[in-house]
Amino acid sequence: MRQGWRWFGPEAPVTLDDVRQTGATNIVSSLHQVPIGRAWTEKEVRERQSLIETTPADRSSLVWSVVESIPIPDAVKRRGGEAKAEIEAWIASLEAVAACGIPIVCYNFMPVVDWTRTELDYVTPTGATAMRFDHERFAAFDLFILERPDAARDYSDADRERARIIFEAMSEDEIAEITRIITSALPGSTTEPLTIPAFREKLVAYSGIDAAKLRRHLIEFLEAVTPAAEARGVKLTLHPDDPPRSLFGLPRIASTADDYAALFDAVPSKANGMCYCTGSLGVRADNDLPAIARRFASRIYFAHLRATTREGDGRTFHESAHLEGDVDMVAVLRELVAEDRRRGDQDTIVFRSDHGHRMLDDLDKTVTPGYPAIGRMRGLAELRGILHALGAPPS
Ligand code: DNO
Repeated sequence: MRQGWRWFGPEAPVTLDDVRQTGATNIVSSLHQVPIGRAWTEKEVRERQSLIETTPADRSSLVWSVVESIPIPDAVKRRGGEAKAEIEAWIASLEAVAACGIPIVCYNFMPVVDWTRTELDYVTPTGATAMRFDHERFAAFDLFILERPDAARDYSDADRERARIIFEAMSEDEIAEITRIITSALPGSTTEPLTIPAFREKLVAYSGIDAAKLRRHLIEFLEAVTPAAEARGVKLTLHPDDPPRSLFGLPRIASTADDYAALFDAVPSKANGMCYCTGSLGVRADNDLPAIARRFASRIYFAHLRATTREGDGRTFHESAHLEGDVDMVAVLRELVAEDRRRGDQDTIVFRSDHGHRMLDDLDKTVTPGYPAIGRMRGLAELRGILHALGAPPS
């Protein structure tokens, strides 16, 4: 397996020289500065690639092997009027990436909001902080801040009552804070930051789009883009929904093994692959992570490895240290290593230690939420340890 590291570009607090010290060798990055929907040019991709791959004297080299992500605009997910032009722009970005020899592209198909949390700095018993999704706080936002029409239908009486109590106890600052966390698009998101009115408008634009329709739109998208990817030797990897269930009454269709099976059956091209994310899929107790890895092994080109702990009835969760929480990481890595061995030296899986606790010096620094250096490096070191013990030291 190849050790990846998500790098947010030249302005990010974690530099490429920092990445070298973690032992990671493969960079996962995107042109975050390009507005969603605008086609990337080969020149832009090459400039970024040269920043990553020009190695200072006596330093170890890095290679940009995964683009995470080329964002898919909402018009494509809704199949709105601009969908065709947006898909053409997406293919143009893909071609620019392919021309630079970057072999893996990650994307997702979550409507309106990408990954979602309600707290960024939940204090864990070690004193490090973690990200958390609190179902009742989320319901308080949905029902009483966003005031989504029909939201009440999605919650039980008991949920609504607890959400009301939570909302009534919130200060103005807390309301502003949860609004910012949910609407401002967390780092790496492929959706636009929203104001509350814009959020409401986006939701209205999705009325009438249920899971079956959204799945059809994703299949149409894949039918349009996989020939270009396959012809250029690029693998596309669909990131799971995070969390893997409907939010804001919107459909989500990359949450379970059956969701992925439907997509692979409909579009069998080998370019149609999976970003196997244990942190996202693992939130559902009915997702058997090693079984999913085994079932789709040959389609897993990229992996995000982290753990979550479900709280209470399981709808609330927080991000645990990488080897803790609800995932059997050793069992997962056994499956991924077995697949790597089947592949030989060709196209081994790129993984990154996904997210990490904010700890030690990072508690006093400006960090990219979810992506501090030290917590991620702790995770990477632990994962590397497992790989060594399995007799498969990563490259
Ligand atoms: C969050 C990430 C997401 C992910 C995209 C993939 O930490 O996993 O931003 O990159 O959803 O397209």
